[in-house]
Amino acid sequence: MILIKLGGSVITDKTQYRTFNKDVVRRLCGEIKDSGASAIIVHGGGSFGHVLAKEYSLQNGFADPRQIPAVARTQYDMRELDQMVIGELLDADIPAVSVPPGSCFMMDGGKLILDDPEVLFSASRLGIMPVLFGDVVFDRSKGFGICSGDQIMEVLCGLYNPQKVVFVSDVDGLFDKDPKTNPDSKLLTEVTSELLAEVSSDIGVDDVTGGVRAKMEAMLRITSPERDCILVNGSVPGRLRSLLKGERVISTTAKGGL
Ligand code: ATP
Ligand code: IP8
Repeated sequence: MILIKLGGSVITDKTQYRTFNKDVVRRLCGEIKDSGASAIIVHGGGSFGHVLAKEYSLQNGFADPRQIPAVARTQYDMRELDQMVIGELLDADIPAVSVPPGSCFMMDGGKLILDDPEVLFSASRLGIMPVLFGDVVFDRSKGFGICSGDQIMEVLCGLYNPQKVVFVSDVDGLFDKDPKTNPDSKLLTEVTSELLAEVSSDIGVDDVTGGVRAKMEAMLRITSPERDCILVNGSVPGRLRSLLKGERVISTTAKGGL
């Protein structure tokens, strides 16, 4: 089984509140289907999650009653995004159901608690793909918080023990500095925790879950000698399909743990 995260940078335009990249998602769902891989999908929030979350500091938990409408609105926006992703999966002939973390799970001090995976396993057993996503999740100690899709990926790795884990974003992988603002940046085809310490990763757009650095840290925690964990560009047609079929593609592989 392959665990795939469709990042908010590729499924939305992170610079424009609530802008869905429908054509890209449609193509990526087709590539997943074509590859024949048995997959579970998590997706990020992009501009459906991070814009309001940042404006109202939702990642820091309850501090002010004025945050409450933004909690409800962000959950609503994330469910709309999720329904659009699920719609594209269904159109690609992948039977998928939504498992919204904010309605199914809790956090405690920012840590996702997924004690009972019965819903997930029941869907998988029937050949139905459970789709999870970054969300506003109630938190036992902070009232609420933001659970990132990357955190969910780590928890699902523990549950499903996938043979490969793929993070899809809108750049070719991890660079020594942001490739969008530095034309001279260099792609790192393999990343260790030592190399990551030297990478520059300024967060240029709204992102309350730590950007590409937090993602790489999660990837280093997930990877093992038996399991590759790879960051790949979903904006380039065909690249995800090739990777899922086991071909070598331009990408970054996490190596050696954190
Ligand atoms: P989301 O968290 O919304 O799901 P995502 O998983 O797609 O998003 P981001 O956290 O947005 O991923 O990380 C990808 C972005 O990180 C790229 O769009 C890129 O511009 C930016 N970035 C900053 N520094 C770097 C770097 N050193 N290497 C690669 N990308 C970088
Ligand atoms: O985009 C964040 O999830 P991520 C979700 O995977 C929200 O980091 C609601 C901001």
